[in-house]
Amino acid sequence: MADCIFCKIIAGEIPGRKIYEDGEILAFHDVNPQAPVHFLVIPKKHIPSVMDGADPGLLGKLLFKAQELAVQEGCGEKGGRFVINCKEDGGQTVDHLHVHALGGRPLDWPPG
Ligand code: DGP
Repeated sequence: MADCIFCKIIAGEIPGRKIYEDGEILAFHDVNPQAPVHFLVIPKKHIPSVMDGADPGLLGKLLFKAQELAVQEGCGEKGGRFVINCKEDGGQTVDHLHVHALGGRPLDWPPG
């Protein structure tokens, strides 16, 4: 999608610190990290949010890859958190489905 910042990262039109890429998904470090480990896993297909028609297989792949990469990034022992913000009430700011993976410090709960 032309004016989507994550589609531009996928296309290589703007830089992203990539961690992983295959034909369907891309993972890259968040530009505004909220924890020592903070990266995003996104589908290459433009899907605005998790409530906008992602198929079960793709959702499973995004989450599976997020945990696999979190282990790779050093969160295997102490864990972390996987978050999908959705639309207005969820605080989603980029309208391209993404899984946040956070770790490397204790994380507060519940969210504000
Ligand atoms: P959310 O609030 O769930 O929509 O989170 C969007 C995240 O995307 C936020 O943590 C910051 C990140 N982000 C926004 N623009 C860019 C960018 O251009 N590059 C990277 N790497 N991350 C971005």
